[in-house]
Amino acid sequence: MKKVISVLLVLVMSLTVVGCGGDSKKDDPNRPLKIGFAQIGSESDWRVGNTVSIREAVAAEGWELIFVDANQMQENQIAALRDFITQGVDYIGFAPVVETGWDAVMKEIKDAGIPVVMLDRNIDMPNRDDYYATWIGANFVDEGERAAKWLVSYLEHVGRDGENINVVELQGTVGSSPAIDRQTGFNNIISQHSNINISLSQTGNFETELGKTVMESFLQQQGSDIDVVFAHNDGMAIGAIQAIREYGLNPGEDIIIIGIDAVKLAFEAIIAGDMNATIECSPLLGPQFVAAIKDLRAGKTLQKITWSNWTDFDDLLYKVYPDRFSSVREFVATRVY
Ligand code: GZL
Repeated sequence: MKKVISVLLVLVMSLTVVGCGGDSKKDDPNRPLKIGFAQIGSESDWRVGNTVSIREAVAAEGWELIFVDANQMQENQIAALRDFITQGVDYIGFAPVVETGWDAVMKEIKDAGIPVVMLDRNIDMPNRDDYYATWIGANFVDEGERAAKWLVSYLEHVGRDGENINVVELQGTVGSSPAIDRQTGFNNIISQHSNINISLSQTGNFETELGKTVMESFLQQQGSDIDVVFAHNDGMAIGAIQAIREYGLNPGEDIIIIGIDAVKLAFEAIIAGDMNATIECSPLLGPQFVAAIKDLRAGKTLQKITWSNWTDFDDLLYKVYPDRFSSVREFVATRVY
């Protein structure tokens, strides 16, 4: 009988020890959190700015950040997400490089009971809302529509609205939310204008060098018959500018250049006359990422969509209305990415 009691006592003590150590540590509202973030890569100035924003916001809370740069490879992001589960992080953030292929790992994260805050790009899977607390990002369809609306207004302003306009398109990463939705948005508007058509469209993967290579191919095919470049990000627009100049044409003059992201390089190209417009899409999502985690920690339920904050500074018509943007240099100086 004595042996049974002593075994029971040991069992109770061990449970108590585990209980007080585990529960009180986990529930301490002041305990620094451990955050896992699987970033797409560093493919553009936008992404670099996004990473800085996330690192700064998490550091400001005194939390631990396990940050993985996946070099734009989905398998690297999936491996990182699985490692976060193994490490027992408190929250997971990630920007999925493409929309599909996440079903299994999202189920594993859900089974592990780790809340997910999606950032920037989204996933496409059955009942996806059940697998993350919120998605924070921009309205990419709206960005594509704004790019096309700017083009229509620019053509009217320079008296070319009656011409047939040949557009070539530099797509972002195939299968990514911004590439899919920006293309949709742009086509939503130009489909209302029978004189504006996209003749060539190919991915430059959001990269400057690849954007230049694809533009070189477009120029070999159509040369001066190209009127407009619509690039899904400014990085590829910069690559297209380089290709156009090397081909012997004047970017911003012979060929209208439109980008998206509103990074510093784009403003500088617009000021130089090499580019005509860029559309805002803020990468500064770090503060909203941290705010979402703090709300979750406080037990709040979040809306499934959290639109990113951005400045609606109109489309930059610097070349058309120089008086309107005489202070563009000062404006550029305020940009942090
Ligand atoms: C958009 C973001 C895109 C940017 C690119 O929110 O996902 O990825 O437009 C970046 O510059 O590479």
